[in-house]
Amino acid sequence: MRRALVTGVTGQDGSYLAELLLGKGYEVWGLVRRSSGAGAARLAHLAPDQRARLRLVEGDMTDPSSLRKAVREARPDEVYNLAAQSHVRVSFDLPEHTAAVTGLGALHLLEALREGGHRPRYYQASSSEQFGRAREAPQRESTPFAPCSPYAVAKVFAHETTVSYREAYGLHASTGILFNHESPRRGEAFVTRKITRAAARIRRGLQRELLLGDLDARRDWGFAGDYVDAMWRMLQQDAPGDYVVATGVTHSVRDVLDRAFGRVGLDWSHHVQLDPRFRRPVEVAALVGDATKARAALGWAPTVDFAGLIDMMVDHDLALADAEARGGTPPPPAPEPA
Ligand code: NAP
Ligand code: G4F
Repeated sequence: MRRALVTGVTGQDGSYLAELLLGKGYEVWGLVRRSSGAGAARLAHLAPDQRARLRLVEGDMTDPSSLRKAVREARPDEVYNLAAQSHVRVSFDLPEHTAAVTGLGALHLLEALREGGHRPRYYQASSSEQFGRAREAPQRESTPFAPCSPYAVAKVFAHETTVSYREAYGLHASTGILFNHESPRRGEAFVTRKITRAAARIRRGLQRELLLGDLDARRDWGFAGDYVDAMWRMLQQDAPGDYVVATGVTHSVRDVLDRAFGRVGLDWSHHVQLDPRFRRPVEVAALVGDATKARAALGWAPTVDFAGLIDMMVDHDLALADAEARGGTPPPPAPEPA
């Protein structure tokens, strides 16, 4: 039985990846923090036979000894490093924490692999934010990085460290430069989910208004389930590499509002207010990716388009709002930190 170690297993991508790997017969070891209460809910739906092959090991990306222990115990064939402080605006408030977890954490993990002597294949969760004020559009593997947030700087560090460990020590280490990907399991502080949650709750009379920072920003949004499949495909290649994963289509925050509120039959302009607290000190205005290499080399293609993605999220959030209205679970969304 193949074994995989997944950091960030309680996150959006971690839960989809764990599901994918368990479905392929892997034993999955997930690194979890003691404080991972809410995130653990993302793994609650696993079938009993899958749950039996999911082993949770306590650890933290800022604690190298816990990573060494996790690697020693799991003896993985594949390691997926998904753990991060992943919120861009929050990284301006917590720059050192973000650097420690998102940047240095990857180095600690790579060192644990190198020192361990056991040489699993390694995946690094890189980000389209690394392109920042992008020098060209669409962005591809050769586009220079121009990070403009503490998060993006930390991701560039982790990315370049991965490339340098590949070159220096011959590790089978790959990076996936993933553009935004969303799902019903997306954290509620990211803009798509913030909007779909609000559209559903406003429709059901549980909320009146939605506060947003910027309606003009454009992103290339895909479905998280598709993107974890690309991660797995990278580690099945004979040679490691770097891959952009994207749909190639860009939309604005305003487009998300149109689709989500349209789905519930409301006019968003009656409910949305701009609030500068949700703006970033520096905004990445537009990103769009060119996944030609991933399509050709990995045989990967997205299966869910923008409209299908937003509809899927709204429908899920309508069911949550219905449960909330009936007085059942879940509680209202936690407010996005401002
Ligand atoms: P997410 O939902 O925010 O999940 C982040 C995960 O990291 C959670 O499991 C979290 O655990 C864990 N984590 C945070 N700090 C940690 C620490 N100090 N030690 C150990 N674990 C820690 O993120 P995601 O959307 O699934 O994204 C997965 C990865 O891909 C991240 O590295 C993100 O930066 C990157 N990425 C995401 C996108 C996207 O659009 N989603 C695009 C490009 C790259 P808790 O449950 O304990 O908080
Ligand atoms: O949903 P977002 O917070 O995602 P962002 O900043 O693009 O980062 C996400 O995708 C990255 C990949 O490019 C990942 F690496 C990263 O970990 C994360 O998953 O914001 C999307 C856009 C931004 O331009 C933001 O300024 O929406 C804009 N926006 C407008 N109003 C808002 C809001 N974002 C949030 N979170 N909250 C708002 O009220």
